[in-house]
Amino acid sequence: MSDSPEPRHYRALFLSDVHLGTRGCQADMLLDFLRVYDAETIYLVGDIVDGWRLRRQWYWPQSHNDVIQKLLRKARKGARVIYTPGNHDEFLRDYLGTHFGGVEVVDSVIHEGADGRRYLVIHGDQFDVVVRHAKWLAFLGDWAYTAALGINTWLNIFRRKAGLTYWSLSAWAKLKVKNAVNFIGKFEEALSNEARRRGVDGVVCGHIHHAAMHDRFGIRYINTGDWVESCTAIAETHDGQFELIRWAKPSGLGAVVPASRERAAA
Ligand SMILES: [Mn+2]
Repeated sequence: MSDSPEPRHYRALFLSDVHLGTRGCQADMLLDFLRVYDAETIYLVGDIVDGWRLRRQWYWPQSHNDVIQKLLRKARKGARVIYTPGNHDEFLRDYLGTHFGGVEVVDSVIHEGADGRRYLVIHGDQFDVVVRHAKWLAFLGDWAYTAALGINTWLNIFRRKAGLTYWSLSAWAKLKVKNAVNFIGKFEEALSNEARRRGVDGVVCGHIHHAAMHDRFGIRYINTGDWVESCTAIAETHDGQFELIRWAKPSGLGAVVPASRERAAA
């Protein structure tokens, strides 16, 4: 097709919160995106497949298969594909440290940028309890923080084994927090603090479906957003620049153009 955009090759690509297996997933948009965007390393930053929904009701159209096939093909063609599961694809956490179809499954990983800066790559649900009880934890100190992380893990394993739905941080935030901005800020601060605690230069995460790229908490915070509402991704250029890509709605004639690419302030 003459009007199809030029393929774009990046050093790294970060995607999260695709929620394959749900009706909300914008699989066709993601397929268009993956036809254009390619990278040496592709990070799947959790909630790619929605296991919680699949349990209740099977929804798996061809386009969802195509997304998986497309990613596996990229792996076969030499891309390094790293999958850090989230709460909705938590079943993959039973396979941490293993490979399937050339895809590495890890809880979290450090991405080293072209400029040598190091980023913690993690879905982010691991800090739900920390986000909810930030005030208390700050008061009680490091032992409480560590304990909260442990509680978060066990609580979710219990809920999953009991066949309960995943407790949703964003639903809770809508109920409890007057404005969503406040909640987003709390999440961003918790993840920034964790990156600092681990001695790295920044964090790349997902989970809250809110793409962002800033240094508001004294450290680089990057969120990949989602492919349910916003259709966003993060890409690192070969010279180490990070871009937030907001993929456009398809035009009437089937041509898709990237709506915008924002660069981080130097
Ligand atoms: Mn999540």
